[in-house]
Amino acid sequence: MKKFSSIGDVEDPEALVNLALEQKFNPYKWDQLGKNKTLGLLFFNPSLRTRMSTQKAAFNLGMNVMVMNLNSDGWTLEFEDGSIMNSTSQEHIREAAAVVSQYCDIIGVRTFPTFKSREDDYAEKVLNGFIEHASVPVISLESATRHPLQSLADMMTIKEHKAKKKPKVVLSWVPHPKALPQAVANSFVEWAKEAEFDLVIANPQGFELEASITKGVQVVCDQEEAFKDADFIYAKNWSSFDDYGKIGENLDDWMITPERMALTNQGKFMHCLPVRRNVVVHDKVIDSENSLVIKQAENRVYAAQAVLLKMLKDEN
Ligand code: SN0
Repeated sequence: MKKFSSIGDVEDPEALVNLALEQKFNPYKWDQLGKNKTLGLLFFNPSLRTRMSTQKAAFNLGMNVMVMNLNSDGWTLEFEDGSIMNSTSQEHIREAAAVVSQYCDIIGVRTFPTFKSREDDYAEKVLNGFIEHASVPVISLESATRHPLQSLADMMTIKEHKAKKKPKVVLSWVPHPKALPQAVANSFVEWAKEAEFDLVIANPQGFELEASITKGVQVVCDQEEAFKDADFIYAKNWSSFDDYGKIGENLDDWMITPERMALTNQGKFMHCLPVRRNVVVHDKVIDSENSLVIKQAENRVYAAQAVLLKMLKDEN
């Protein structure tokens, strides 16, 4: 695997989920494979789970890790070809990616959307800049439009907890005070489609995700209707795609409450974290026995480990 930026880079997603679950049951099987290999993690944005779980995955494989907060500690990067760099940007992605490739055998990049231009965000200028100009494999640690490591961990978690072959899985939009990326939701839909769940997306009008991603998936604007008989509720806020970056107003009743969960088939609650308690989800739901959020976070280690393993072995 030369890059892991979306499900499109994965030849057999189900096999990758199974490989990740195998890592969970036997985490040190490959602890010599990464000897003298270095993983470089480059962060343009904050991270807790991704930063720690990906390092832990690398340690389980015997790798060394270097972590760099590019926004605060690095030079300001330029991504446009041909630009005259007489203003704020100090180093071109062409050199930066090539240089990091001298030190690292695999590079991970975290970059959020800027919300300045939908076109630029969906063109994935930062992540694709690294993919294009690095000479080593690149992993998305969440990019402007996708978060595939999160989705891989989520697919593991659903597989572990589902009671039927084709569970009803609802991706529900939830309120949030800030403009958040569509990345987690986009990836979740792509992976859930592949897993052939009974997938329903619930979002307020005006918060539809990009049409090519949700193609073939039932989208409803009535959260209560969607929750009926659901086995899994995956809560996530995203800002508007159509009115790009706009946040929802007067939509507080989309919060996940015990009353809403009571409509489900004893549904499990999922969220990628970090989560704003009592805005996104009521304390009673996230603290209930049906909450899988910590298990999802645990699985992030093995999701990253499966991807690193494939890259170290140079497998597809
Ligand atoms: C990010 C997002 O994509 O929604 C990362 C999730 C893995 N979440 C946030 O930025 C939350 C920030 C906040 O203010 O609550």
